[in-house]
Amino acid sequence: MPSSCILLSTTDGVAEVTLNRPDKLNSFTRAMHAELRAALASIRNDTSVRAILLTGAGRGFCAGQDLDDVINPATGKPGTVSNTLLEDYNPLIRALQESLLPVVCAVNGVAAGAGANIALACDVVLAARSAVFLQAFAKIGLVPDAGGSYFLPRLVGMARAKGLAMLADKLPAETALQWGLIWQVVDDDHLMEEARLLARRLATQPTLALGLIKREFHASCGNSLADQLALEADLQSTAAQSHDYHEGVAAFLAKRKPVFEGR
Ligand code: LHQ
Repeated sequence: MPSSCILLSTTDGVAEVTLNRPDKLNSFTRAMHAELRAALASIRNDTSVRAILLTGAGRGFCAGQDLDDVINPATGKPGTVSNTLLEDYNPLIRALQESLLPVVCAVNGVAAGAGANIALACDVVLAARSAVFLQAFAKIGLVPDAGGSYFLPRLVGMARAKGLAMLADKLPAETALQWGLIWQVVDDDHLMEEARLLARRLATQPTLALGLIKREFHASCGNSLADQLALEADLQSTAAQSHDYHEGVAAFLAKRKPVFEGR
């Protein structure tokens, strides 16, 4: 793909998407959002892709919104924020959550502002031991966006969510792991190797079921037990019609490894 802010490559069923503005810690301009949207659209159209891996180039993962890009050249002051939230960040967060593919995030360095919350919108988050998570918004007089106010209380509870958002201190990767914000911490030198192994492993799993697992869990927090049980029955009926369910059972009974095709 001929773009500079976003790199995209596909290997072994994994689409690796790299935020690529390392000089600015991969902070988002509107142009970068447009490139990322195009990359995600091309992944959606590529039936060979069965997992997505998101990471950042250089020493940071993503510093959120590029604060130079918010300045209105006519006034020299920050312009309105609603356009980029409604047209860029909100669709991005929904695309990550609603993707039928598992999305792995390799947080290779600082994840700040919307950058932290983009990571939290992914399904399995690995972080380099040196990485930090920073709800930077209050430092510049803003409130969490890009799903932060949704994900944080659900992942770490209200007390920690409020502390993170109001104090806007850097949260080291190890603490993020202890608090249940992320899946795994990996030594810096091994982050990409581990993240690629994990994404490749996910790409060999029953993709349709993994997509339905996302739907089950995303609905869970807003549902009553009765509604969730009904949803489970519904999604299980769909999963049970898949090739991979039949293959999984056949492989188990034959005492062999299943070969899932993602359908
Ligand atoms: C940056 C940025 C950046 C531009 C580092 N922008 N250049 C949505 C909608 C609309 C409006 C507003 O916001 C949002 C959502 C948001 O994301 S709001 C939150 C925006 N992000 C921040 O407030 C974080 C700002 N960055 C930082 O606090 C620090 O850079 C962190 C803590 C991330 C990293 O600190 P350091 O490791 O010390 O790196 P650095 O500050 O030296 O940054 C390296 C370069 O990257 C530097 O450029 P330079 O040309 O001086 O080398 C920074 O200016 C640039 N950079 N973040 N968000």
